[in-house]
Amino acid sequence: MEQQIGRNLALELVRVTEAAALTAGRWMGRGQKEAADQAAVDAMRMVLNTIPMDGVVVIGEGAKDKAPMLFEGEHLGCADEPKTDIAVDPIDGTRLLSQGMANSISTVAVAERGSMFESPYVAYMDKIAVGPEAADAVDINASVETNLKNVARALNRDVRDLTVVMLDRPRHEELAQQVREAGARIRFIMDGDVAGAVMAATPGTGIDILMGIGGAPEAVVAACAIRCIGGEMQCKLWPRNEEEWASVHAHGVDVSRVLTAADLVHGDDVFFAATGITDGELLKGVHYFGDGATTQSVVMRSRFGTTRRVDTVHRPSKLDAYGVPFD
Ligand code: VTB
Repeated sequence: MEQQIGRNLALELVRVTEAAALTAGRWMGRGQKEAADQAAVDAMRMVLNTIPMDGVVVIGEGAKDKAPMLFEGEHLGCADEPKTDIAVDPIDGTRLLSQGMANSISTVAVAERGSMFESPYVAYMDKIAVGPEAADAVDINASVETNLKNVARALNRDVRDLTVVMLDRPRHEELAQQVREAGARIRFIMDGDVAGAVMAATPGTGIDILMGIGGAPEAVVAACAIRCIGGEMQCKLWPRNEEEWASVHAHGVDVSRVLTAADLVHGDDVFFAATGITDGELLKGVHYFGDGATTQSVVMRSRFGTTRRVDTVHRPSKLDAYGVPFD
């Protein structure tokens, strides 16, 4: 039984995203994206290396020659087992943070080695994501109207009662028009469709479905959360230019393939943690006070479907003594 229950790695991963949020949060509204990202990356890497596992970064800050840390292929952790894949987004919404806007979060996900989908040739995916009640109601190949009608039926609502979240981008002009014609409402976000997908899959956020095109790495991170929550996500690779189309043809990539959450991250034990950096619908952001700070996180595991919210009070005077990153 002990082996079956095993460690909930997510309860350890939350310290990773808390540390990233605490250090990145200092840069809220200061207009310095690079400094904020570096702070989050440094803190995340330090704490990840204290976790007993042999993790390999699959979704990270980029290729080794472009990212000094948290690069794809980097090994993190302080033990030989379990061997895991790691997906990190130290700040999903760096622009949101640097411009002092809502909903920037720090995220990390871990799953068995070799379980996370990699998209070396295509940077974006067309996505649809919903919570458990509507998990069987979506089909990314169906029309926007059909999807909204089916999700409304699954949620026992009218289409006009649905709220769709999507990135505020020119490429979504036609999508937004179709949502409006179907009668649903829209929550535009400037950035951060990981939080967008998690909001769509989490009851009580006021968001019912994520639609639209966003980063492929972010799709994998979001899929880890969706696997834990029990919602569904369907994605299709979306080549954005001639160069990516050439790669797709040269490598025989099937862009018609529908990738479900289980395709984006398979295996039976997925762990996800996220900490709010700026206040948002999903999580409160970091709040600093005289001798400390508070953070709010969500901690999930797919095997038992547990989702925890963790409100933490941090004491820098004690953290400093142990070199734990605080600000
Ligand atoms: C997407 C989205 C991310 O950046 O990658 C977006 O998935 C970039 O889209 O959450 P554009 O290239 O159209 O700006 C984020 O919003 C933040 O990294």
